[in-house]
Amino acid sequence: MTKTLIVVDLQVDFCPGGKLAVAGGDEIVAPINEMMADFDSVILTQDWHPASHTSFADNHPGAMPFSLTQMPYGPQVLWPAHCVIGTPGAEFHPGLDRSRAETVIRKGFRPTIDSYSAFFENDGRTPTGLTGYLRERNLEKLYFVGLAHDFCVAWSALDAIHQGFEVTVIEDATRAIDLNGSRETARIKMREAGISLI
Ligand code: VGL
Ligand code: ZN
Repeated sequence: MTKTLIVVDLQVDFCPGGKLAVAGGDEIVAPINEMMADFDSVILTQDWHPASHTSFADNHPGAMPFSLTQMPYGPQVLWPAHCVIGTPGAEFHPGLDRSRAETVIRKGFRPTIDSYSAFFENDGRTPTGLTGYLRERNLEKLYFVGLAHDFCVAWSALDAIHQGFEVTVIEDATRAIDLNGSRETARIKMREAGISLI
């Protein structure tokens, strides 16, 4: 079976110096570039928010970044503004090899709904189209790397396995935000769901 590498959100704002920097985020760029040779297909995802996005603490007067709020679709962490459409922070890390990318899935562009997963937005229902893309191309064996381990990588991997794909997360090629133990919680959920963590 062909192997597909899905590189999640390896963007300037998630790397050191960025607006929502993940510690060590830039360390995984070179290893990911190297491992691309081992895959038949490479897909990139890109967090892509309008400045008015409701996941930004700035858009909730008085709210602190990293606090929790309630959205119509459930609890939502309020983040520092990041990956704003058209800004340098929304670009891929300049060192990331994009030459193999067969498609780029953008997510989080609807102002009132966040999207951690590359498959469904945070309401769990609004599709990005990635499932159909993969199915139509017969890409069933998925490997996830990128940022952040405990948010966009984990949510993507969980949606993928729930839809019947074969899912592996290459943990050395991820880095976590680790908000209130979220890294360990994500690992437990992924293991319980049958995802291979290697
Ligand atoms: C992410 C928080 C907000 C991620 C994206 O890529 O993990 N985390 N937006
Ligand atoms: Zn985001």
